[in-house]
Amino acid sequence: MQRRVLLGLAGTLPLGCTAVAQSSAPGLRELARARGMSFGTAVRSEKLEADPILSALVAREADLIVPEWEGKWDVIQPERGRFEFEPLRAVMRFAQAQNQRVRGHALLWHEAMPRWLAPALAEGQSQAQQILETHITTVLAETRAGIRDWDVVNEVIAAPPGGDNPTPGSGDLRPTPWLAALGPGYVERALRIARQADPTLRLTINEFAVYSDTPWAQAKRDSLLRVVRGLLERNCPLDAIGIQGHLQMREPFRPEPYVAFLRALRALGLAVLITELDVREPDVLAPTIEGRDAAVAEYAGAFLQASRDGGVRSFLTWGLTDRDSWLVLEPGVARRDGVVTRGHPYDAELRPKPLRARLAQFFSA
Ligand code: 9MR
Repeated sequence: MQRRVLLGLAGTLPLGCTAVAQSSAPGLRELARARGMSFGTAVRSEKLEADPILSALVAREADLIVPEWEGKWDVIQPERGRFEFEPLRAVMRFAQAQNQRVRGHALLWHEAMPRWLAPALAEGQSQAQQILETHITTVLAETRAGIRDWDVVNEVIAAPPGGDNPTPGSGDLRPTPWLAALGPGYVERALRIARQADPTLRLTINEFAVYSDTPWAQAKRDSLLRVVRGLLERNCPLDAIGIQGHLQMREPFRPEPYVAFLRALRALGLAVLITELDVREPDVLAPTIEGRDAAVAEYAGAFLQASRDGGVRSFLTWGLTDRDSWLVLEPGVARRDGVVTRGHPYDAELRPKPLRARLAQFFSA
């Protein structure tokens, strides 16, 4: 199937993309697998369906895919008790046809909540508990055959003061409608429900902004470790930590504190994976595209290397291309100067960039 897609499209691929798709050089999935690692990316089902060039690239490059929105509450349970699985099934069908694995994302998050959810949670603890349980058990019954790893909870750690998005005064857990409704035991509750619903599923806690060499990233690493240690002390089921890896080049990076953190997680018996790698360029850009791309590849390369030194074997980017990325589309994240940020392996025209070459080199070493 993968071969047929690629051959069928070869004549229509743009320059650069054609080179990669037609070349007999191995894709990232093949390179990574040969070294006992995995490479993957986030996808959106409607983009895969609408864009055969993109879907050929995803088929060639990724061993793992994660739905960018199809697994979130606002898609899956738009109204209370009405479950909508078709978008997620589309991703699962694509993966099956390409012999790819799918990660699930996310069973509990404070964003992408359907409008009914926060008011319903606020109505009382027992109702909130029931809503959480129904959602997780219904979703896991649906995905059991095709998804063996889910982000059970996403972004639950409070942002310490001084970061981009401070939420002071809330302890280790971010103040959310979930915390308000269920109290600090809600993370454990979600993990236990998931374990019971699908006993061999890999249960992952996914977190962002824990990589840089800043006091507030260190404070967040410490919070996450405290939360994880507390869970494990109470024998709460937990298998893996997802480090999102939305890198920001304006932040200093030094491998030592980050690697120490990964090793501390590994010492607790947990797997660690990079789940959402992409790169935000600094406010002041290098004067040429070549200079910018080289800087992105270098910054990401240091992060990749440190992650591997810390025991990471699975690496997913949050999309393959700069086109349609949240880095470009999301107000407050998109650059104020209007420049399209070049933080993905392929540019907006699906041409491979130095970051793609850096990934290939990384997976070959
Ligand atoms: O990239 C995603 C964007 O398209 C969605 O609008 C948004 C809300 O559902 O979520 C974005 O993905 C986020 C991911 O789910 C969790 N980590 C941060 C990602 C970027 O915001």
